[in-house]
Amino acid sequence: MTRIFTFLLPWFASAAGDAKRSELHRIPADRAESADVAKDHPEIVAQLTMLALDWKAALPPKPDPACISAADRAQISAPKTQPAKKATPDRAKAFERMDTNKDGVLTLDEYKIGFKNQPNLETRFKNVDKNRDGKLTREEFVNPGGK
Ligand SMILES: [Ca+2]
Ligand SMILES: [Ca+2]
Repeated sequence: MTRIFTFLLPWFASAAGDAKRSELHRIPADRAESADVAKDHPEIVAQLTMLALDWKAALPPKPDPACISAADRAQISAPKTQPAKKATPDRAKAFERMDTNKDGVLTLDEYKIGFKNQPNLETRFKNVDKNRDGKLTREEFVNPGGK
């Protein structure tokens, strides 16, 4: 008789595999996989566990990008790139709005009015004003972290 088995290895049981919790089903005699015969065939369980763990160890740590659809790739990479890209245009827009006399720099007054007199604005202004000339250039304002 052909010996065809299905074998379920509980991947999450332990990294080394847990043969006691593995299930073994003999398909020709039991197509519904109702009887777990793992206990009757420990040598098959051991062999298949080893093969399965070898296979698992051979898997790449990360999925090959070529195997992922473009839409999924975009979704996977989106959380990393989005916040940084989003922050800059917003601050650039805020700069335009706050630079009321359109001379390309923000004075402390423009800064205070732009932020509607929130607390600690003078301190924040000084922190952003990297070269301490009392004005914020677009560069200083948009990239407050500096280079
Ligand atoms: Ca200005
Ligand atoms: Ca400055």
